[in-house]
Amino acid sequence: MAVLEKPVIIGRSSSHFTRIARIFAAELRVDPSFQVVRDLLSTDPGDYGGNPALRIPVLKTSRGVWFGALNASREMWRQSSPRLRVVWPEDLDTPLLANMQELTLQAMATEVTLVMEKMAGAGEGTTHARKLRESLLNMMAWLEENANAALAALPPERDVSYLEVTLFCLVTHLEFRDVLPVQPYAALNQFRQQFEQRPSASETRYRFDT
Ligand SMILES: N[C@@H](CCC(=O)N[C@@H](CS)C(=O)NCC(=O)O)C(=O)O
Repeated sequence: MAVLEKPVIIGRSSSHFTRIARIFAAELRVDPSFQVVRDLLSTDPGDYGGNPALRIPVLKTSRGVWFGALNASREMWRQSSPRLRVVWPEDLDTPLLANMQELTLQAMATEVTLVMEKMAGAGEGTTHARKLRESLLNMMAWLEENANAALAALPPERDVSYLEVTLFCLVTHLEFRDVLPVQPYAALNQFRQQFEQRPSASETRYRFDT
């Protein structure tokens, strides 16, 4: 395998899972190259860095190819020096924190399906799409109710947590893709405004790749 001088993130600037990896890269000062996947309806794994799931992000490094945002973020962290104090999902050992992470990721996944249904032309008229929206609203209500307590329960000595990065990517993406207004969710909105102050957030704003 050719030795890569620097890691490559394969994804899209409009994708919330891609933004997780991009925020970690910025926090860790890794400076990867960025390769855009032009057509998210492509069925060629080659367009997704070889990911058989046909999903982004994918990270390419000299050690190999890493599928998914968590793998990508963690590998960049392993390669970084000095290593930041990151709270990873497996460190969340209370129901409050573990469920907060689970529902954040599930809400992101549910949103992906809603957006992809729209992109593919099916809209939100099906009974399944209606169930997905109901599920998304339920999860958002739970996240709103528990956000303040969960964020306060994170270890104070951290630099950043996967939970905060994913929650930020979710909340900002719901508005960016016009899936749900976030204004009515006061606690989540306040968290968004605070996290947005980080350079890693302002450097990775969502936009549609041209
Ligand atoms: N488990 C993956 C999920 C990645 C994912 O769903 N990415 C979306 C873009 S934000 C995607 O590739 N969607 C294409 C599709 O649903 O066909 C991760 O954590 O990275």
